[in-house]
Amino acid sequence: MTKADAGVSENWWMPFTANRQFRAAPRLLGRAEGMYYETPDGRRVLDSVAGLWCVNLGHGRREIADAVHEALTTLDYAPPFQAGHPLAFEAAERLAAVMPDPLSRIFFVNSGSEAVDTALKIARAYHRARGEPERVWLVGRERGYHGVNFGGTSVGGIPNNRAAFGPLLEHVDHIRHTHDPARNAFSRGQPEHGAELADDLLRVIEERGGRNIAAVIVEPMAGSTGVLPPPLGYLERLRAICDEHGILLIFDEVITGFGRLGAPFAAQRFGVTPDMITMAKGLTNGAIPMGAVALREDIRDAFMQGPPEIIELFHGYTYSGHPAACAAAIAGLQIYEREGLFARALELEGHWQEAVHSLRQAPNVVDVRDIGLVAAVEFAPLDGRPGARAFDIYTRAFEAGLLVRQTGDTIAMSPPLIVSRDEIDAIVAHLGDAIAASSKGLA
Ligand code: PXG
Repeated sequence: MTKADAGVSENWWMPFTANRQFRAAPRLLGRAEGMYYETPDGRRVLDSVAGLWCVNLGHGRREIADAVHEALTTLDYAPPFQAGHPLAFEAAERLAAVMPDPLSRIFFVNSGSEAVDTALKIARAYHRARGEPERVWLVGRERGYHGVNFGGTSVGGIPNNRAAFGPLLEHVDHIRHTHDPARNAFSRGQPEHGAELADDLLRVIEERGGRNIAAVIVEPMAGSTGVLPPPLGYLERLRAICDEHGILLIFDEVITGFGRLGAPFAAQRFGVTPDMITMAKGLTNGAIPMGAVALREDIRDAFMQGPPEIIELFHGYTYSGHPAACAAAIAGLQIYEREGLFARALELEGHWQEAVHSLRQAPNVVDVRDIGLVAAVEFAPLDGRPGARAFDIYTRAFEAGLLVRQTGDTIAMSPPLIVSRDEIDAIVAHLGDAIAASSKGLA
């Protein structure tokens, strides 16, 4: 074992990782503070992705750690079925306060994947409770990522994430994605073209019957498949079509929630209110696993029928509303509010946009897109080796002290919301260097 891979055992099967390649050249992280990671051998790495789109408040928030410690030494665990504890009610109340009206009812889970599967099940059960049991179809979108559980994998629109797993959920369909570089390359903020792509939902309605569809789930801005801000007017149109046909609209805000786009949620940024919002990541600043579904009051009310001793929804997890997670969420929400971090992405958007679009001239760049404090730089793929160019840039950037995220031939960035203007400039400078070095190295 060399120093670099000290401690890299075979026992951990790493998720979404090229395990054999990783072991040949491990990238290890040892500590984190503010905008930086530090490797075990003491190199600083500027974090331009908030870990994995989750550490929105920056690393090492003492207040969150202290709140978690306090929670665990007071009440390590409390069963959430037929019992409760004060932190869960408080976390739900504080979370409801930052949701768009009227999404004030909160169901706690432990991840984005669980939030998605929970929302899909609630959608079907809601229609059934209201006497429309035939509404079972679930509609996702191509290039959508909704986690990795069976429901989310089924409505997701990433072929590689589905291919190995045999038959997925029945009664699922997909609408077209909105990525259209021919018309929208180098857009700043929301692209101009593509509102009419929402009408693809009419095709599915025609085919499946509007009365048979329970819900449509989309990321208001697709994150994992390369940062795809919604075309102007697109979400409004999707909302209108869903309304017309009694279909629930679910926004998967696992990435766009918690200030990423300059408002608490993308729903508020875009002025389009869905019927449910799924979230995770920034809810606890990534410090403790937690997710949630926020839903319209009257959706939950539809379940509150029959004798009061009946359990209204046969769904939930052992760790729904775990005390440590609730403590982290409460502390996190207090920091977002106190430091004005829900608005910060909007304040920095102009500087961020100028900085990232300066990479337009860099070698092999075919698109730059941004919104809020997110951006993506897309590259022309190497012949016959899709993803190889961006992966090379990713590894070079890491070696030079910058963490970015690679997906396909796209490099995505979504820094903690505490990022300074100088750090934005440093992120872009480092990435520019990695792109230049890669274009020479791979040529
Ligand atoms: N929905 C969306 C929109 C997500 O982005 C999930 C659901 C699932 O969340 P969990 O907590 O179950 O992982 C996500 C997660 C990437 C990347 O680099 C993105 C995610 C996870 C890992 C990597 O694009 N998003």
